[in-house]
Amino acid sequence: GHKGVTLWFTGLSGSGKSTVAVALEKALAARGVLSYRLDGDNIRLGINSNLGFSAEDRKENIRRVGEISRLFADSGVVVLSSFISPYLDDREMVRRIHKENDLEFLEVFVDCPLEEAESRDPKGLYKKARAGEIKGFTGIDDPYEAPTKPELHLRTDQLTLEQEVDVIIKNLQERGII
Ligand code: GGZ
Repeated sequence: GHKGVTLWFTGLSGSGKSTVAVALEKALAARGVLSYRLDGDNIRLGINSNLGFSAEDRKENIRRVGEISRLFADSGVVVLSSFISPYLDDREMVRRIHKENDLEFLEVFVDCPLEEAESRDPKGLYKKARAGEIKGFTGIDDPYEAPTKPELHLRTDQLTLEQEVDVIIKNLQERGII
């Protein structure tokens, strides 16, 4: 058996948050561990479709996703939440929501230099941001506050996807979560 937990992936657009979460989901399933992924793609189209990218809207996005993560974690699921979540305060709010409910919360810093994330640019959004077609894009003309004490720190420009998944699985085992 295993305990519910929220793994909170934070990092720039294009840093690899969703890629790691998808690969981790597979590795967990192979071990018989139930996980569920939450990210901008399934959340911003649905429950948070009324929110944009102002600091206020990002905060509300993260608050709601934090509450949803908490509920899933409480049901015993390993929750994989991937959001830029650029503000330290907002991530601390999610951590508090979990701690107040005696639930484990692990912040995973998906760390990738801006230059690398920008060169990947899978959706062409950095290009649009540089051209001024998107305003307030994280890393270009909007802030990203890096974690100061994440439980896990992945340099996605230095590790392979396989290594990243390994690091996380080992950490979850060491903590007795899986
Ligand atoms: C950052 C933006 C923006 C702006 C649209 N800034 O690479 P993506 O496309 O798939 O990931 C980004 C996603 C970020 O949504 P989050 O819910 O994770 O953001 S936050 O945690 O800050 O609330 C990007 C796209 O949405 N996107 N406009 N201005 N990313």
